[in-house]
Amino acid sequence: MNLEQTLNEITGKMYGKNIGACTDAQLYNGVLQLTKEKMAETPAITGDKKVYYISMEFLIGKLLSNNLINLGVYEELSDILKKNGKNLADIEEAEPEPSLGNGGLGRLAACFLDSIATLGLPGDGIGLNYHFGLFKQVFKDHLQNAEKNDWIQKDSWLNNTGTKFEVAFGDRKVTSVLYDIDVVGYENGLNKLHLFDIETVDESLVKKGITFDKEAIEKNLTLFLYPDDSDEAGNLLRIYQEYFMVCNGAQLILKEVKEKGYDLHTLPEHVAIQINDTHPTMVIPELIRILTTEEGFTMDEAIDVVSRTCAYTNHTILAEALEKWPLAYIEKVVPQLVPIIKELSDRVAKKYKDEKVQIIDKDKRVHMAHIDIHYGYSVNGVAAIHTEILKQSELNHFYKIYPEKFNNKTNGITFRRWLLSCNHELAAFLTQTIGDGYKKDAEELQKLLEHKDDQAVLDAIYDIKKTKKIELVSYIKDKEGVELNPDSIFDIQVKRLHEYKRQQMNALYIIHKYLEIKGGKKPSTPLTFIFGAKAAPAYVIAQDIIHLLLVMSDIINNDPEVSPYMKLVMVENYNVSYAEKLIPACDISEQISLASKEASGTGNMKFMLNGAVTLGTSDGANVEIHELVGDDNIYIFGQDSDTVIKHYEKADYVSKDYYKKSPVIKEAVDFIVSKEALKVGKKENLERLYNELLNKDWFMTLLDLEDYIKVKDQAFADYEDQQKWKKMMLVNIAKAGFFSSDRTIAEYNRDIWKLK
Ligand code: TH1
Repeated sequence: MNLEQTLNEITGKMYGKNIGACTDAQLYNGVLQLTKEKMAETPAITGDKKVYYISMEFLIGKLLSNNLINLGVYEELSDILKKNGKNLADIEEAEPEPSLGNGGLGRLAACFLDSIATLGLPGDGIGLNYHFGLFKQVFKDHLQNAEKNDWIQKDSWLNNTGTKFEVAFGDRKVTSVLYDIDVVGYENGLNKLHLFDIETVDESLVKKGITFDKEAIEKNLTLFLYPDDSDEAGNLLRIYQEYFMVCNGAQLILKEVKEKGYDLHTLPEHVAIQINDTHPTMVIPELIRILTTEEGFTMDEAIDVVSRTCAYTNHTILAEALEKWPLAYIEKVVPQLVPIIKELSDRVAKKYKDEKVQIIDKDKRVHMAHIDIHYGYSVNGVAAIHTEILKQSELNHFYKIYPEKFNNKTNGITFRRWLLSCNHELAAFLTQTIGDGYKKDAEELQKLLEHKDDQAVLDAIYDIKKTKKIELVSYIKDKEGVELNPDSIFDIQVKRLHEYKRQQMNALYIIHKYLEIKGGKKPSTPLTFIFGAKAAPAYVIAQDIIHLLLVMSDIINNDPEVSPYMKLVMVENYNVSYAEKLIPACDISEQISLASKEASGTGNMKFMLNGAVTLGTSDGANVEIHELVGDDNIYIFGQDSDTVIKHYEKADYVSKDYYKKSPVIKEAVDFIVSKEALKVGKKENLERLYNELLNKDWFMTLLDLEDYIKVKDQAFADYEDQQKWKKMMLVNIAKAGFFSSDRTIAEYNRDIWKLK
């Protein structure tokens, strides 16, 4: 049977209709089933060593389009649907988006699974099946509201495996259920994403918005993903979730090893466990606990075996994001782990006197990262500069003890989703121009450099960008009700809302531009500023920054004197699907974190790959982008990380000095509490933000504001020179190959996992 017959048969059975008679939602379910059948036929990737990527977050996004591409049937199916009067893009819209991650860390895990399978490496993900994932963002009265994201439908990518494990929280025993999602590699075999759920979960516990009874662990454990990005969780539920994941994960791993007939003493020869940030750290004491209490290992043996199996990735140096759980909390949730953690801590204390490397500190708090570093065999950062900062400052005390454990793995992104799937036009044009070798070997994108002076190629890249801008304009009109001009410059900042990412600095630029236009100075090409960002509900200043952006968009877009020259839109509920629409349409990619604070960033790579030019600080992977494209194809501004780190050491940054010194800064900051802003916005929020910027500004917004304005104005001026801009676009695309997650994963495998 061919694909069309199979699909007709499926829709016939499901709805008694053929393809042409189905609604898009029905067809989505039909194509879902068809795809799942195809995946079930795909051979599993096997080998005698396997990696388990364990993570509290897998921000997988919608899966249909990607799975079809990886199975090699996207074009065929698209044609079949067209023949039947249907459109694959409309059908994709019917798929709900799972939001099983906060941002970059979770999306990275999803890109990695794609690349692990694509490279034919045996490797599974282990995580949790959150029923409502991260909250859904809704704007009301210029403020963010949080609602639940009900993504699990009757038919979904989840397969109930029937596997159950028991998890003990002290005497309180619960049962898990394991759901698997198939992960198909690009023209390669199959791995799994294992998502654990609690059997007694009760969705009806959720009352208004995202509020629920925090005590009812049996019912609430897998309802929500903790909504903090780079922020300390600060409650027991998060520890319950973490332990639930690692306890299930450890049981699954040991079960698979035993089923393959391997002796558990040889665990490091058959298993690598990659710990994604500190959230899954308890897998180390948990494995040691199981091996010593159930498998007859001595403590020495168990520690040795586990330490040679586990590897740790650090994703941030933000102090507030480094997990330090009070031992009393762990005692309350998993008393059985406490003796193991104490044993691990005692061994360290005996060997090293340095206070900074202890596992349990004077205040009886457990430093999760310290467990990973002492009892894991690899510690990696996620971009060159980040790993250097870990080695030279943040983790220097550990680097001195274990220099051999430290290594860098610069992040990457899967080109299947971030090029082939989100930008069919560009992918097709690249294939036509340089062949399709780049799909398997991303470095081949460099062949595009041979066309640097080829006018037809330059024009085509520019035209594709225009096409994607027009598409985005219509999508935004539909979703947000704002009319954008596709002939304007699209300047985009999309990422979680955090002060260190400095959306507030971008907002101050926009205020500055607004005032300039009001004063009669009009930009030659109109400007469109687009933001997308969720803020942790408990993060007050982040909410205030969203408020300012929504207030400014109201003011700007409704001012007939200004709106022909500039528009501002903050899109609602920014997520992976929205990213796939925004990124291909972007001209200028805003990567403006305070230097030293953004470990890597991965949005920066996605924008570059789609022909946007980066406006950024020397931070995270921006540094490597800069090195690759050269000074002429990127806009770098602001103080470097050494300078910033010195300011912190000396505590000598005073934001008010910058405010007083510069009339431009003063004017922009003052506008936040101007009559005009207060007429639209809320006094409490705007005044709080104003005071924060003037009296604290922990992430040094005003430090870089003047340079930011200067360099951003230069970028806008350069855009006028179309020829120059087209070449910059081309170089960015051509040099993006390094950021394929296939490269990243090949490096993880070469240096850390060592799978065949
Ligand atoms: C992010 C980093 O901020 C970002 O720079 C990096 O590109 C990304 O991870 C992938 O490496 C992080 N996300 C989180 C989320 C939590 C805690 C710490 C980090 S660091 C919950």
